[in-house]
Amino acid sequence: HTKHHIQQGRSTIVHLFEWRWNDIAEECERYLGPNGFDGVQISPPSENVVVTKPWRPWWERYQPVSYNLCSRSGTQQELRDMVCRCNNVGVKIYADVVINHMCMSDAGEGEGRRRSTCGSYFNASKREFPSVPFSASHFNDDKCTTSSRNIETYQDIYQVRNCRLLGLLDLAQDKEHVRERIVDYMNRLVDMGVAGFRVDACKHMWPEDLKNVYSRLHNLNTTWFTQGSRPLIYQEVIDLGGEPIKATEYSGLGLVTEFKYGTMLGSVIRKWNQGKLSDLKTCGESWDLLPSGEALVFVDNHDNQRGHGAGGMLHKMYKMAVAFMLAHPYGVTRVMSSYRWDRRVVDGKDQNDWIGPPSFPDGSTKPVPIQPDGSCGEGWVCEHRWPTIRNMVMFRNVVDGEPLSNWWDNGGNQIAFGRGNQGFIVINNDNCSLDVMLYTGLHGGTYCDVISGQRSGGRCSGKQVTVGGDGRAHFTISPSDPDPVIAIHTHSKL
Ligand code: QV4
Ligand code: CA
Repeated sequence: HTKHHIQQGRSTIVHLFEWRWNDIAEECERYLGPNGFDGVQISPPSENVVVTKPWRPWWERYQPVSYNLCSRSGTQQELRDMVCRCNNVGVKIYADVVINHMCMSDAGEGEGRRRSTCGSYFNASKREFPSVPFSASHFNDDKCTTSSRNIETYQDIYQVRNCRLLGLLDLAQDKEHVRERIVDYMNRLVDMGVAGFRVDACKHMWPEDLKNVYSRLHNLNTTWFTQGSRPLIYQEVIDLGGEPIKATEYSGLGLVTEFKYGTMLGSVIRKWNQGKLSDLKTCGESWDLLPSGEALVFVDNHDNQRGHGAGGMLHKMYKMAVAFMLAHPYGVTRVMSSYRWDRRVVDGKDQNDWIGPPSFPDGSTKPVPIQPDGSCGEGWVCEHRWPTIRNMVMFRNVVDGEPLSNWWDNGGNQIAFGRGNQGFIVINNDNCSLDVMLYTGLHGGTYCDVISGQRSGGRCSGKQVTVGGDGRAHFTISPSDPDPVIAIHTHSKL
């Protein structure tokens, strides 16, 4: 292989939730590489318990029974091939790793492929996971003080770390053997070319234990990454305030998922609590958010899109939120790519929030067919293939490194801002039309709007914007526009 330096100006991660490794490899080559995505977050690659009640829920992958690399997404060889093919086109792989716990305490005993995804033997009630190996002394039972052995309140930092999250057997990461097994698992992934990790349930592990584990990770594989490159770590810590455990306890170790961002964005776009778009002028640390360089941001994730949180936004608002997130300089951005399921909301809770990926009767996951219009079939939503999201991923690459500039708002729900002299976006979330002359900071010329279309050949397939020699341009956006957003950048200039 020729040494592939990390592609400059790639910035956005797409979470291909529950995709098979073979489909991810194809998507890297045919779509993600050419469209400038930075990387893919893959579902947990470790062997998990096979849950049949309910039938093969997506969340069975958050119940490991070993660190063998075979799962519903494919075999170890398929994983290795996918990492290689994606890296070869400049798309990094970030693995979702579940290292806080093993399976639930009442998962019983099992062996064979009907009980675990590689068929490894385990006995949950005896804490026996011989395929790692872990046994009873490697769990926190002796530390947890609650009678149920589960976390009963998030106000007690010791329970949150040393008791069971949702009844899941809690590993003792302070023990050298546990650290060594976790480090070995993560280093097998680094050595095959994985560029980093989404670390699950970090709130439930002690920062100093995580620091020890991260410090023992290998440098990235020099087939694709420059000598001495370190894995990118982003840690799942849900901190919306109100708990003693803070995201800042973890932000020195790696990035942290900034849940306040999606919550805040969701409420101003939905105009909750007198929120209005112009409030976003101060979006950033003044919103009690993590420093931009420490935050992994997203509009929705695999948990809260199932209604447990900021998710559940209307389609039009969702695209507006993603466009804002990708245009604004704050944080490292991640977009969700999901599958459809038959939501059945009763008393505000989706009874079907457990439903797993599109699959065959035997429980195996369906491939992702690409339709002639570029969308996905068989129930895969493929938000990352929606033209507005794809084009805004490119926008973010083009303006990479440029500061927020030339902010304008009408004091209500109409805003606009630029990124240096590289890009400019205008958003109308008011019920009345936007019709305004704005200074964009861009060089004079004709630019194609990348929301309603894009530049193709020598013309714009959607709206076009003429920027005068003085850098000013006239923008009109009707609230009835399918996407009441206009975005232009130097690569969409005719
Ligand atoms: C049930 C009861 C529990 C009871 C337990 C006893 O609800 O009260 O203690 O039985 O055995 C599934 C079921 C859940 C069940 C559990 C079995 O949904 O009802 O508990 O299995 O123990 C995912 C799903 C969970 C799922 C879990 C394991 O979201 O629904 O639980 O996988 O399969 C906190 C954390 C945060 C966490 C979030 C869910 O701070 O880190 O809760 N988010 C991450 C992942 C999430 C994943 C886990 C952590 C666990 O994003 O997807 O949970 O790995 O906020
Ligand atoms: Ca724990």
